[in-house]
Amino acid sequence: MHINADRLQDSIDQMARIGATPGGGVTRLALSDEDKAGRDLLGRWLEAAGLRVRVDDFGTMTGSRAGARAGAPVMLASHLDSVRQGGRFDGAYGVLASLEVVRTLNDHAITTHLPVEVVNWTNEEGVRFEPAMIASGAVAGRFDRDHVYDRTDRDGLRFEDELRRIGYLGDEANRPGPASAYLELHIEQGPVLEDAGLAVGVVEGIVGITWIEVTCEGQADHAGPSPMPLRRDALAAAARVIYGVQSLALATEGAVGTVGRLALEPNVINTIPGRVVMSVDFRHPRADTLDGLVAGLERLAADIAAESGVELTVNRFWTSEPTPFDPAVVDAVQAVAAELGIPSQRLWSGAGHDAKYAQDIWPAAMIFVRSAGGVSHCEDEFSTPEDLAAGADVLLHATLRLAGRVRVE
Ligand code: HGY
Ligand code: MN
Ligand code: MN
Repeated sequence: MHINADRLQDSIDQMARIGATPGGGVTRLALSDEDKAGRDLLGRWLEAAGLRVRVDDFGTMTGSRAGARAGAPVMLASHLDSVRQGGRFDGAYGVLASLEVVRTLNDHAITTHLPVEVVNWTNEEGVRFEPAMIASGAVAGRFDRDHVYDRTDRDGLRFEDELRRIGYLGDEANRPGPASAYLELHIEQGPVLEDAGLAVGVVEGIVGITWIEVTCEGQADHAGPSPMPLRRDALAAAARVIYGVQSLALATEGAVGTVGRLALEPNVINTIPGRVVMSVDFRHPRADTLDGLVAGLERLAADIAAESGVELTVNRFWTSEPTPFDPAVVDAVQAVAAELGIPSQRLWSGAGHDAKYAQDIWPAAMIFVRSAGGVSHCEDEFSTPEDLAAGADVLLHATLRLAGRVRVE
């Protein structure tokens, strides 16, 4: 039994028209009009597939398919929100492949012993409302609701107000869970599977991630009369931080470091920048090494401040610990790939996913499919229809294995 690859590709292409960008990607930021449109479309599809749809107090959508008996469902999940000018597969592929699994079960009139649920998590990317995975983190008990509701975007708009504005402020009673098993199918977003010549990866866990905001407070001043030795140039200090982040990561085996967001004031040609605010994203498989990278950044900031007279603050505001997935669920995914004759390998995820917080409270695992060129979070993101179908077939049969299939005599 296979999923319907053409139907899956068509669903991905239809969803990609929402928030489409000129370069073939999508911008569907959490709680934006584009996110609302994507949610509305998914809701129609879930209902058309016979699922009972509910929305929780963070806007997370859950479609439920009854099993032969009551019990904690097998949860198939991912996210529809994207980064800015992102790809059409990150998140959406997992949600729509989960829907395709249900559509395939319907096509074959299959009843599972346990219920099956399809979940679209709110704000996985954490681009508009930092940090990432805030809805799944709240369900896992890491963030309280008021903290989430008070998060604001760059325009000062509040999470709760935007959730209400798009009509997806639901009820706490509708939160996803519990799950007998949680599966998330996702593109790899890195080069490992392509280098190995494999379509499918069995994900053993997610590396540790920490997000930091560095603020450089100098002195805005005239670009002409101000002698160089007297300046407190916030951007010159920030440039040393950016180079330092890269040096720290390059010097630490297995680490990555990124400055992805930067704002400077007043940002005009003939004024020395007075203020810079930037993000730092460090990742590593070990928590203690991650802490070491942050300590290195703090030492560097102190040195820059002492030499430049610019004040630097380092605010580590989010950490997602390294998270190994449930060995039994990981084994089930690997066994299913083998039974399907799909060669696979085990790997860890360098990208964060809601599966991290799912694993904190339920037995979870992920399935990856190959990313062409290993790129993601850009309009060039691509996976072939064949690879997308292979991943969805593994999800289908892992669901049948974990939820159990009622045999009709
Ligand atoms: O940041 C991440 O790794 C994920 O895409 N939110
Ligand atoms: Mn994702
Ligand atoms: Mn992403």
